[in-house]
Amino acid sequence: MRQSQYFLPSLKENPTEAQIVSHRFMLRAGMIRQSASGIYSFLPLGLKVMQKIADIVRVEQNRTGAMEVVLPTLQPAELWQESGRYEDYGKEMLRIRDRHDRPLLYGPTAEELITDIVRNAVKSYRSLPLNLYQIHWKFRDELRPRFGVMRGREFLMKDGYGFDLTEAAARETYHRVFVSYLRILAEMGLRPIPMRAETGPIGGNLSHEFIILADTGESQVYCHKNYLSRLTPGAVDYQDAAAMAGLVADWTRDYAAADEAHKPAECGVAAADLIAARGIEVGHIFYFGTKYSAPMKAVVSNEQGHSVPLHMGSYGIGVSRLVAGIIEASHDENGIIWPVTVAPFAAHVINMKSGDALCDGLAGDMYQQLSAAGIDVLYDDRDERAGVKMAESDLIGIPLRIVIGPKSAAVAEVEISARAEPQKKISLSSAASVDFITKALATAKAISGKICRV
Ligand code: P5A
Repeated sequence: MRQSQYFLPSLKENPTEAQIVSHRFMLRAGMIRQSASGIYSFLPLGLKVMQKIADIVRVEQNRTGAMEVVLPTLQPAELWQESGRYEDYGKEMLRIRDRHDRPLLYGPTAEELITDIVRNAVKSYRSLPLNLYQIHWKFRDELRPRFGVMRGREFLMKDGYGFDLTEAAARETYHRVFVSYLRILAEMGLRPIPMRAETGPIGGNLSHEFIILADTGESQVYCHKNYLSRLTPGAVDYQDAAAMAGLVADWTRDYAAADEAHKPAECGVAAADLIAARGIEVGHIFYFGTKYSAPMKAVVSNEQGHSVPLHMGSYGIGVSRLVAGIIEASHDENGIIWPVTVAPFAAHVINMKSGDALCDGLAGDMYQQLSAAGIDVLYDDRDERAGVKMAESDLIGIPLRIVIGPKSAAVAEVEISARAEPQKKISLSSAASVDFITKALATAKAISGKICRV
């Protein structure tokens, strides 16, 4: 993509409304624009990152055997009256009436809607287990929307819903999703810490939040320092229930709790081993048994032919929140440092002197060759000062940078550096650099998920 043609409305000044680094950089890098409090448009650069995140979620969910659906954003109020949550949800729920004066709501979550589908379609235990998820917009009329897409009112969530015959089977599903969340978040370069949590309006009594540590996090969290050095699970067999249970046991052995669930007297961790920090909740999973299936009569016949309510859990990841969360975890004072797996482009070719025949020739050639090698390249071909180009490149944080200036062009070489380590540079001929960059990106992808940031 040529930057001269790309819609990247960057800002030079720090927007005054942005209190945290991710909000500031997302606005400045032209990733998002606010349209109303807590409601944002995603522009091309922001959308690319969000789609990469969604794809990582999708691939790993499909591996667990979950299936993707899309449910409507508008839901009929009757379903929520059936479960008893219509009144309970309070002012966070956006209530709407259609032209026939029928009450609708913009879904803040979808336990009722999916339960309705499953109760009508599934009659026998033979159709279980079933795990359905979507990656779709939610609306919560938050009291204090803030920090950009971190706490929005409209936001993109991956919400999954598990249906099982028994509590034991539902726990197996819970374990499988638990492990998949560790792998999904590690793939994005994050170090997730599963923490015991309160269940709030979703319900049930078994729940974990997946927290990443960041100074700007909204939650106060407590965990054993062991979590800072854990390696996320490598290749896993999701069908191996014992292995999944073992991994969950391993990951919950050490103490970790979000503020509301933290009981200092019971935590039993020596002060020197306990970390008290700020964290961002990027995922939250729940097992709530028959909380929805019983009142909504979502039943199946079991092996004995008896009608029994389904055992359910729900599983959420904040997809739009993660865009900001990753920035909080990975940046420097000049801008974002995207992990390769979620970066909007893999390489940034910068022509330091557009209009100079040699520079234009070599930079254009690099752009062509890298694109032909299947690398997603942003090519800064704009008629801008070199300093402006470099500052913007730092801001938008593409992992690899290929700089072409008059000096390097004169000897037919390009200068390659990584956004994460700008002081290390190597010069290569343009032919050798395509091979080098392809290998560097492949290596970075291969180790993501194993090397995590704190
Ligand atoms: C689980 C899936 C649920 O809604 N029902 C369906 C369950 N859980 S949750 O914890 O309330 O939300 C899941 C994740 O969504 C993100 N999130 C938000 N992101 C941006 N802005 C918000 N206002 C917001 N609220 C929730 C979080 O990452 C949360 O873990």
